[in-house]
Amino acid sequence: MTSVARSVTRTDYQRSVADYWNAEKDPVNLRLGDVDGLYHHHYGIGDYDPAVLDGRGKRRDDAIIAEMHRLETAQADVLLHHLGDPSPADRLLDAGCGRGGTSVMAHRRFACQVDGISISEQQVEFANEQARKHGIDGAVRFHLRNMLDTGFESGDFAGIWNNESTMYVDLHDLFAEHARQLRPGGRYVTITGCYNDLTGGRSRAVSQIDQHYICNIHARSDYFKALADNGFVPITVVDLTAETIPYWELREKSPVATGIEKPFLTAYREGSFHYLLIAADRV
Ligand code: GPP
Ligand code: MG
Repeated sequence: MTSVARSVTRTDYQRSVADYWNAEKDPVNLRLGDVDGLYHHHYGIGDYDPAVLDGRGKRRDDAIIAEMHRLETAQADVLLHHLGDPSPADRLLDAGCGRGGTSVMAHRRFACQVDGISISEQQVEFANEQARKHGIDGAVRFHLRNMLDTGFESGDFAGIWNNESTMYVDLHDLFAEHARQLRPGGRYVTITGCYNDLTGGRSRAVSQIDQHYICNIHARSDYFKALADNGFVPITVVDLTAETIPYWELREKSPVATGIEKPFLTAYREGSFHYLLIAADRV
């Protein structure tokens, strides 16, 4: 398995990231996905229903998990909303697709072809199996590919997104590849965690998040520089920080907490870190 992943990874760093995701089977992702077959690798937004904390035992656990899943699905809905209005004949690219939840939602919403890519063979296999289970494998396909060098034809895509996957790559390299693949006028959307230029470099909490996921969180300013340098013009920027804090508060009380909840809450509350949506057009 790892040997196949090695064919799309270029560096030791990328191989360590692929190894991490090939081995990942955390209930915080699998139990939530089991709720309705949408497996996400991103966080949630919106207020939670405090009543989910009232029950006891398994009922309480199940209610919290379903509520966390609802907030994660709400996050993907917001991302897709900013992709505009692709037609069923269009193709969309999910760069860093994880287990494929956002791609499945995109197909349901726009009825178009979706390609998802990951450097983790396990994630690609899992996501393709889900597409088969949902009966949409003719339109939603997952591939073992590197988002910095996808091999797709130039200008093939009407829309591309990264749902919390940009912190694994150099943004200039990433947006150069996205600019190549998007047709002129194509839309790019990302939801990401970025550190705050105003508070200086990475705070301790941001460094703890980097260490936990083996990623390199970028500064807020890096996104806008790299987008502008590659022919992207931002159309919408939404600070989702206040909206994601309830998710982390619920997650901290949940039976599937992983230990990374405190650094996220600290970083968001102290203002060293933002949860940001950026939508940009490729000119
Ligand atoms: C993982 O989601 C997301 C990342 C590794 C990107 C880091 C995101 C930032 C905003 C910095 P996941 O659903 O696999 O994580 P977990 O297992 O903690 O739920
Ligand atoms: Mg998760």
